[in-house]
Amino acid sequence: MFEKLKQKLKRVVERVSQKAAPETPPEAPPEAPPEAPPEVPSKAPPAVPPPGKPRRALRRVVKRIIRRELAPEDVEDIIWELQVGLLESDVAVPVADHVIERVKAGLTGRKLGLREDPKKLADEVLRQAIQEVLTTEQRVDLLKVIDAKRAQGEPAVLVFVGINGHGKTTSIAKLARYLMDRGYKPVLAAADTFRAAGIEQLEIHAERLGVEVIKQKRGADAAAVAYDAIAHAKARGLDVVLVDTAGRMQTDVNLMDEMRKIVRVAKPDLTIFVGDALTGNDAVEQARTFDQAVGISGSILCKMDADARGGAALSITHVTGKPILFLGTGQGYGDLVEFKPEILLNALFAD
Ligand SMILES: Nc1nc2c(ncn2[C@@H]2O[C@H](COP(=O)(O)OP(=O)(O)OP(=O)(O)O)[C@@H](O)[C@H]2O)c(=O)[nH]1
Ligand SMILES: [Mg+2]
Repeated sequence: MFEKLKQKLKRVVERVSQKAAPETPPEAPPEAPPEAPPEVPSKAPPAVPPPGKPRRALRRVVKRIIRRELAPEDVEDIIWELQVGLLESDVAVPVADHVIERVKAGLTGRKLGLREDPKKLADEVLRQAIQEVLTTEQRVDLLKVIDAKRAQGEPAVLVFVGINGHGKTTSIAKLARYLMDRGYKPVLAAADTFRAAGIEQLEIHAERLGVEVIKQKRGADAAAVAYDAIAHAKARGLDVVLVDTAGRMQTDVNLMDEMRKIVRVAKPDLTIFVGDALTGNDAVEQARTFDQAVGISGSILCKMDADARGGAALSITHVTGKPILFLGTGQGYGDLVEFKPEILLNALFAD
């Protein structure tokens, strides 16, 4: 997962190590010439050297070796490298700025003891900064949402939105499998009535997974399909309705209106934005636009298996203020990973 960003962060850590390396001690100061020849040459030397200049100088040198401080200009160099690395990895500007501020504050003036590993310090500071941008106040516990609805005798309704071809239908199929594996009963709603193969594609998944799909004809009212599926789930005591919708560009006014109607009618418990990690910062901007249009609860980021840059994964939470729920890591039904910041952090800081 995102090898490129990992390499860039590694380089930053190396730079911190270089900058924080202990200085070589300066030449030992010449001993002050004895003021007078020793009175009695045969006398044994004193066990403790006499107090005076040489001892003080030595103490200063030792202090400099064991307490190397990162000066602002050292940190500037490191920060520059970090900034370039983040932006080249397609990390959104406000997210890069936040990480940089945190790293700057964490490194400037930091004193390192001889036994302290500068690499460890750099790892810690970077990790902490990245953890912050991956964490939101808003949390979503999918299974808790479903359980709460089940307790009221109602199905949980999940509507999936996003751009064409970014992974909505595949993610719905994966999620159906995930829920079935945990004892929940999902039903799929084929509310992508816009694209020719939209309904058929969902039906193929449903058949493979052994799950029901509620559909109408192509061109039918997508909101009505969602409504039917919810009614079906209520009648049959099913736990979750997964509503597939047509892919749409955020600039397509009619399709964005259609999506608003689906959300109005279905009143989803969760509206999930499905983004393609490969599109980098575009996925982040799209998530923001969809959030403004219908209010998303969180995101699923697909194609993480093919994303070497990592910008979208790092940015989407901080920019939207909504958590990542799952990562898509391949085309198989099992390729869905529950998101935790540690997954990204461990991938980024693994040796
Ligand atoms: N490698 C990889 N491919 C994925 C992943 N998720 C989806 N895909 C592939 O991406 C392509 C598009 O996925 P769909 O699920 O059809 O996307 P969609 O958002 O439903 O597309 P529209 O219905 O056109 O809006 C398919 O070939 C999927 O197999 C993933 O996590 N990794
Ligand atoms: Mg689809």
